[in-house]
Amino acid sequence: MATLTDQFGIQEALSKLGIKEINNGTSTGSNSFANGEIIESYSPVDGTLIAKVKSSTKEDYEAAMVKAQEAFKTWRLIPAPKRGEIVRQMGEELRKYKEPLGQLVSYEMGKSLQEGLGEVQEMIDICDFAVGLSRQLYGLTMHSERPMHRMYEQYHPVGIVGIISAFNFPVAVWSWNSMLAWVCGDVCVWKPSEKTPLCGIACQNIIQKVLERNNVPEGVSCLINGRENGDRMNTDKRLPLVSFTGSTRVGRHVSKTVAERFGNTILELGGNNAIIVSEHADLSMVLVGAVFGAVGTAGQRCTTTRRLIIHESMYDKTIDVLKNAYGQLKIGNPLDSNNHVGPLIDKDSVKNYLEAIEKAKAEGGKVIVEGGVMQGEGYESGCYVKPCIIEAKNSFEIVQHETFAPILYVMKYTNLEEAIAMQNDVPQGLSSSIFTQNMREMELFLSQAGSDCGIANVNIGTSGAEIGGAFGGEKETGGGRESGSDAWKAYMRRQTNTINYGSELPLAQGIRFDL
Ligand code: UN1
Repeated sequence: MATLTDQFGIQEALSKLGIKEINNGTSTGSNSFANGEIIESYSPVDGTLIAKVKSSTKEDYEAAMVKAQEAFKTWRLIPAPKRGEIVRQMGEELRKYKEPLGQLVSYEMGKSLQEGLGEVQEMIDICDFAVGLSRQLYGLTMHSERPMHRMYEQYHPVGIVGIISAFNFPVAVWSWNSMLAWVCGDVCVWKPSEKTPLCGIACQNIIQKVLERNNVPEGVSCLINGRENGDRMNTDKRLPLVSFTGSTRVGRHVSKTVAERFGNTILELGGNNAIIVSEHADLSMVLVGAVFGAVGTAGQRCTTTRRLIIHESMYDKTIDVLKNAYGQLKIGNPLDSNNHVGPLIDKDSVKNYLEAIEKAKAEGGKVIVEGGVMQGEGYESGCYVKPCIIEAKNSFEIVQHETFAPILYVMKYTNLEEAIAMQNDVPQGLSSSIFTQNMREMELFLSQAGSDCGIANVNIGTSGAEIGGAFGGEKETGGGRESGSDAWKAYMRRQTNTINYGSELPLAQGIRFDL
């Protein structure tokens, strides 16, 4: 009988991506520094051990850093548009590997194949964005207060960028960082999540071909594996910038450690995103936005919809529509396009999900759609759970907390100011949304007295941001911005230059200093 992996073409996808040693062998990718302990990658889809990967020792880490430092000396001298051309070729290569890479993302991480492919599409799009950007790394010019002086600013690369990424977007988040960093003239050292090491290897293999073809030193892109390397990066003065995606708890530690040595960070931490359903909402639109937002990626996006703040006049109707939609959700193998909800990443996550439901109940939450762990055929990995809905108060301790699982808390409001206050009254500040057809409501929500999040949407859910905008959030979300708009500035250092082309040396501020 064909195994699940044969049936959905996973074996073939792995071999196309250069992951050769499957199950018992170890697989290391191009330019990875790996002689340490074994990390086992299990698929949450069917519980299979996909492959074993070696982690990086202290010596491996050191070797990667030396190689990166060396590569930076060459890479920074290549004109930015030429670096852009190399990134363009990476985009082309990703187009060729979209299918197998999307399959691997789906199989190793557990998100639906559609979302896996969507994640690779984000990578392709950021490459295109970065190519254009490579000719637009603009600085301003200023008028000097002194005669025959010229002032301007320019942006230079910072050096080695450390990228620590999470399991939930195992490939896209790396590309948002690395593609921008590369056109900016930086080199990258990437530590992917220990839960999705094969995605790291696959990406590295794909871009390695481009680096080789262009005679670019390998150290431009180094891959390291293993948890201990996170702190090696945080404390390493050779890394002027660490971009970290993950929990608020770990992010707090990264932030302090890197700041201690005056390094910079880009932090993309937890979200606690709400949709306000106004009395003027189009309910058919709310349905798609809220259900995809809450159950898509099995609730494991930073941008997942965790709270629905519903106008009292719409409450019963909205709950009915949601109950009906949740009743039709198909839970199962994410590679099968008939299913809506795949597994959580691992059994620890299942435990957190169950505990969160218990806590919500203990605080007085009323279950509207029952949760639970799926049992039986097709659910052998033990990672499949039922999306659930709980009526709760915003002030509940568990509601204030991000649980990376498909649990949606619903609550009522009477007037919009109150709804906005509830939406803002959580420690996190990533994404937010309002469904309304009323112009006053929409503008109030977007005003300075409105949402306090990095992302605020109207008639769109909280998840699924496009790469063209700056992505990130405020408060405990960490304040970082990645991807589009002017997020590139974080990957460069700004220098102000003043040139005197006259024959006098007047001092600024009119100060006289006669010799
Ligand atoms: C994340 O969950 O870490 O906006 C990133 C979205 C995606 C990115 C999510 N484009 O949902």
